[in-house]
Amino acid sequence: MDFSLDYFKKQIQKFEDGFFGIIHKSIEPAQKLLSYYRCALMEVETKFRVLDEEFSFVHERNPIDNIKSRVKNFESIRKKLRQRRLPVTVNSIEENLHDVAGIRIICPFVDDIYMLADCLLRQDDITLLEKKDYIAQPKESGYRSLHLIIEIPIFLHNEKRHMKVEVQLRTIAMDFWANLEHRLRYKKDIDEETAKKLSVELSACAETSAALDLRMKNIRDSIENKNAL
Ligand code: 0O2
Repeated sequence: MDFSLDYFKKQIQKFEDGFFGIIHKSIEPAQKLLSYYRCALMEVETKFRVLDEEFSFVHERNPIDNIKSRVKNFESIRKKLRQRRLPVTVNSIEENLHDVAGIRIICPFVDDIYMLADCLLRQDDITLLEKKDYIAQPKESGYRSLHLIIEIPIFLHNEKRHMKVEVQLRTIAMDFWANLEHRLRYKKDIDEETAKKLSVELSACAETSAALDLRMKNIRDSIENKNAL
């Protein structure tokens, strides 16, 4: 029999995984909380759909190409809390995580992003908790998007709750890059040197993609203002 430290660690992990598996299914408060996050996402999505509808009526084009949303699953929530050495409890989820509810707004052009973010943040039921502008200051990887952590009220049958939602706004080109980069990042069997070269290449692709965004915007401006490029 193998009674090494590794063996015991694996047994404890197995027990914990089983234990939390049972808890996940049976804990009603946690399921309720996730349902509140889903409600918050519905509220935020409706706000963006209203803005898109109004803008398209006035300007004859849509500032939103696509909307995606998701509530983090229990396993990812637990993993994140554990990585940060935080308690895996319902209170801890609400207090410590800001991306349980996430919505991604994909826009045709960069200025649509800032226009939509401004319109959302001007609404009097929205509180901005945090803003990260990875378009003005891209991440080292080349990642670009505007991130907002907001708080929005949801109205339940007998109470009003304020829920946190992470809003990521990006262009079609930024989304294309982020999706592919995310998939490639998890590819295994790549040695360190190749991984470094690929990171440089991916970062260069992000620059190309940003340049494309700018050129497309110039074409749009030229069409709208009937100017030559
Ligand atoms: P998923 O599955 O997309 O939700 P935290 O949000 O707490 O994890 P931090 O540093 O505050 O930590 O968040 P950050 O970096 O502002 O934003 C995190 C999210 O932005 C990520 O979520 C990704 O969706 C996206 N993101 C950030 N950097 C990159 C990047 O280099 N490449 C890609 N493709 N996406 C990025 P998660 O948690 O990774 O997962």
